[in-house]
Amino acid sequence: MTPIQKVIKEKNIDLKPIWLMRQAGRYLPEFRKIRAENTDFMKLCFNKILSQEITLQPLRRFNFDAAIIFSDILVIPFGLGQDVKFEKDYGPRLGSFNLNNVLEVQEIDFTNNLKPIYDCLKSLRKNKLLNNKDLIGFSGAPWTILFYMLNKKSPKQDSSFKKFLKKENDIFRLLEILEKFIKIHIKNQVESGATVIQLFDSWAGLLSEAQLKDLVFGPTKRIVQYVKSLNVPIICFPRGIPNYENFVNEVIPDAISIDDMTNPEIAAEQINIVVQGGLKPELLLGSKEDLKKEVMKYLGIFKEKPYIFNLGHGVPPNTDPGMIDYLVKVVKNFQ
Ligand code: 1CP
Repeated sequence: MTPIQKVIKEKNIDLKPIWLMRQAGRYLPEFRKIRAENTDFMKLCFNKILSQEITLQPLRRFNFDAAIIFSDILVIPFGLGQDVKFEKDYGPRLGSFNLNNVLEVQEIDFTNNLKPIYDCLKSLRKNKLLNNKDLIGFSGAPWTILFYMLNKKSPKQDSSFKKFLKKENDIFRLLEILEKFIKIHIKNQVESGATVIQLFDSWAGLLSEAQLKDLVFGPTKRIVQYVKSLNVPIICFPRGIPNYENFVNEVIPDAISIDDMTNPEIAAEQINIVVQGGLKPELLLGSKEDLKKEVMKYLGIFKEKPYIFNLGHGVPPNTDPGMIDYLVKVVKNFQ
C-alpha cells in the first residue's frame, strides 16, 4: 500500500506523506518552456503526451508521494459544450451559457470530449516513477464549477453572484447536472488509474452558512458517497469556509484539506478524519528558516494524527524550486 493509502485507510500516524497543490506548474522552468510553446492552455490539457510529461516533471525533481494529473477543473464546462479559454493576465474566460443545451448533453459525448485526460491517466499508471506512489485524479466541486459557468470569469474579476442566484430553479437544475457529470468524470478517472480523488471547491468561501448547506453540503455529500462506493479515497478542499468541522460532519469525506486561514491546532483537536495541508504558500517565498519553523509546527501539531502534508493552497508561480526541494527534505527527515 502507498503511504497516502496507509494514512487514509489505516490511519497510520508514522508516515507523513507529501504532495503539493499545483506541484505541476509555473514555478518549474521545464513547465514554462512547454507552456511558452503551447499558448492554448485548454489544448495543452488535452494533449495526452504533454500533460503526461507535465504531471511527471515534479516527480523527476522531488520525492513526492503522489502525482496529480495535469488538467484543470474547467474541463467540466468544456466537456458540457461551453467554450473555455485562458487569457494571459486575465484568467479563464468562458463562452455563453445555455441551460437547455447543457441538459441535452449525453454521457458518451461528455466522456469522448474528455478522453485525452483518461488516456493520459492510463499511460501514467504504468510509469515507473509512480511505483509506490498515488496518482491523484480530481474535479471541481459543483458549486465552484457552477460559479465559473454562470459568471464566465474568475471571482477575482467579479465575485458578485446574487444576480444569478435569483434564478433558483435553474441553479438547482444545473447543480444536479453538474453532480451527475462530476461523478462520471471521477468514475472515468478511477477506471483509467487514478488512486485518490481530490475535490476542489475553491470558491466555497464566498457563501454564507445557509447557502453552504444548499449549494455545497448536499451535492458534495452525494459525490463523496459515490466515490466511496468506488473504493477510492476522496479528499475534499472547501477553501475559505469558516467552519471545517461542520463540513466534515455533514459531508464525511475520507480526508479534508485545510486552507491557511484554518487554525491547525483547532483542526487537529476538532476534526476526527484525516487532515491534509494548511501551510501558508507564501512561506515558500521567504527564508528557509521561517519555512522550516512553520513546517515543524504543522508536523508537531499533527504528530499523533493521520496527516498528509500539503499547502493551504497552490504553489505560488514565483517559487524557487530549491525551496520545494528543501520543504520535501524537511518533511521526509521528520519521519
Ligand atoms: O501557465 C498558466 O497560465 C497555467 C496555470 C494553470 C495550471 C498550471 C492553470 C490555469 N491550471 C493549472 C493546472 C491545474 N489546475 C491543476 C493541475 C496540476 C497541479 O495541481 O499540479 C489543478 C489541480 C488545477 C485546479 C484548478 N484550476 C483550481 C482549483 C484549485 C485552486 O487553485 O483553487 C481552479 C480554481 C482552477 C481554475 C484555474 N486554472 C488556471 C487558473 C489561472 C485558474 C484560476 C482562475 C481564477 O483565479 O479564478
